[in-house]
Amino acid sequence: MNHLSGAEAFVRMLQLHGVKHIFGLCGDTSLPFYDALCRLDHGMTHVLTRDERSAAYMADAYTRVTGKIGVCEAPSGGGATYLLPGVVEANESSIPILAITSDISVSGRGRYTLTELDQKSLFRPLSKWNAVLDQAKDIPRAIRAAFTQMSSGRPGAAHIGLPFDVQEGPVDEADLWADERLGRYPARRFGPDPAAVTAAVELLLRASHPLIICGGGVVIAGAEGELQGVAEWLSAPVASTISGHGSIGDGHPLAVGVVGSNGGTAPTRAIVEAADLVVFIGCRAGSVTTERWRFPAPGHSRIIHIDADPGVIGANYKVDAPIVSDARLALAAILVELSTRERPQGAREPAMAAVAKAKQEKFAAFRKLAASNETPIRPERVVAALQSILPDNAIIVADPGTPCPYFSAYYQFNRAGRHFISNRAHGALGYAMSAAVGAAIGRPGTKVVAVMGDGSFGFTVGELETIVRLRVPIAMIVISNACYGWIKAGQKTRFQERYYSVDFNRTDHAKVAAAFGVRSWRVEDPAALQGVLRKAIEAATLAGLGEGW
Ligand SMILES: Cc1ncc(C[n+]2csc(CCOP(=O)(O)OP(=O)(O)O)c2C)c(N)n1
Repeated sequence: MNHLSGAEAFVRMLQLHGVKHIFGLCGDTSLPFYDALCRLDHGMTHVLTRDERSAAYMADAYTRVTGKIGVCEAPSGGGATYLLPGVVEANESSIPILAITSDISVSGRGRYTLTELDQKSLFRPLSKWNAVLDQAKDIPRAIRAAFTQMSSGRPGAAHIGLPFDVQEGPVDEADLWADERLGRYPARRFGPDPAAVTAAVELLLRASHPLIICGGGVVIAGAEGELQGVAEWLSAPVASTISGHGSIGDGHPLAVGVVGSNGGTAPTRAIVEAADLVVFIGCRAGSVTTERWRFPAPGHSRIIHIDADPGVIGANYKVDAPIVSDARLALAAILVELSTRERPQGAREPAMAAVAKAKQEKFAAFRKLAASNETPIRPERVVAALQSILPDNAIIVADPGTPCPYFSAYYQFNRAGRHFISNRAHGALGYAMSAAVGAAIGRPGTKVVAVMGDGSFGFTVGELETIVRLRVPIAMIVISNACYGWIKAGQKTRFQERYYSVDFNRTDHAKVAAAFGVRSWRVEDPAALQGVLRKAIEAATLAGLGEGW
């Protein structure tokens, strides 16, 4: 019997699942794992970050753009606790990332060992599956289980805790095997009940104003083509949540854009109000998308709900036709059944005209503001300037605060697929910079732009060093207003302008970036904005990733 150490076996098992990048930060309890990474020839690149939160956010966006499972790692104690925000964000957004934490030795448990912490309990409610290992021989099985769980059913995050002595224990080489297909998601799809498909099709054919609302599940399942087929057959408008942006290209005549309280507008809400049938696909119908369950109004429209997670269906609306299934397989089955039916005549034009009218109203208001020479520069102007510069395949990552709602509402992503990333499960500030790094590493050669508020920038600024060290080609925009603006806006509109503890000092972010070695500009004149953004995007492209990416 040939034996490897636990740490070596762990590295080999990651390799066997097709892992190419690991985002993380070192610690005492991780030393055997790092040594195995150093010694073995495995083809994986370790991306050293300056904060474990960033490592998890990088893995999250990497996973979103590659369709592969992203991996992040952190040491015991403080490192493990810092990893949590990214793990829960990914898990709640159905983005499968693997979080690895090293841990104190099994033999040190219960002895006030430095960094001791109940990692199993800590990660359990924040992940789909987790384990802290007790012996080295469990490593291959645990990694296989983690990859199976992450990439099957509703995708989600997994966590494995790896105690120091487990990293040093023996593993039989014969136990090292894997199904590499589990390194991508969704790996093992399941299809719909044919009777449920027929019931949904009957409802679709009877509806006069069907509307499809897509959550993140459509892009996760790679169902964009099937979605377009169903929408075109029915002449049904297609709206999306923020996470579902990219389910259909924004230029499509049936594409409504984002609906809800963070990116929705009055004209797009009118489309929801007019629907007599709403089809939620890969969508939790949560508080933001439905403006606290008011649009669609309960009881006003019939509901078809398609989701890989049976628990989502019926949680918020009485559902007339539930379909538990992978989104792509469900839509494909619906399309097959529709094509055996007679297509309603003349339905296409009114639906397209309603969408065109809604978009025209929305963009008429937008264009006026985007052309404004007001200072401070209006966010609409930033959106319009970027829109005029970036190619269709660019990726924009937007933080909460000002960036997310404005880019969700107004930036037009003409191609279907993952081009917009925002952390909508928890909306923690300080996500975009690191997520942009993960996206740039996952999709090299693509222009990637992070848009942050100055509050968010403060959470994440240390990662500028990583970006410079690794020459990560991203452009970063900080919208600087010296306050937690989104909350201040809430105090303005709902609490009679009683501003309380929302303002902070103005920082020269361009100088901060320059100190890290990032080329930077400060723009106050609206007329100068477009030219500066163009220079920044060129500079980012020239940065180029270093060797070996
Ligand atoms: C980690 C975290 N803490 C608090 C919040 C609550 N919150 C939501 S938006 C916001 C203000 C954002 O400020 P900034 O990043 O400067 O953007 P702005 O709204 O000014 O555009 C805050 C504090 C949050 N989303 N995340």
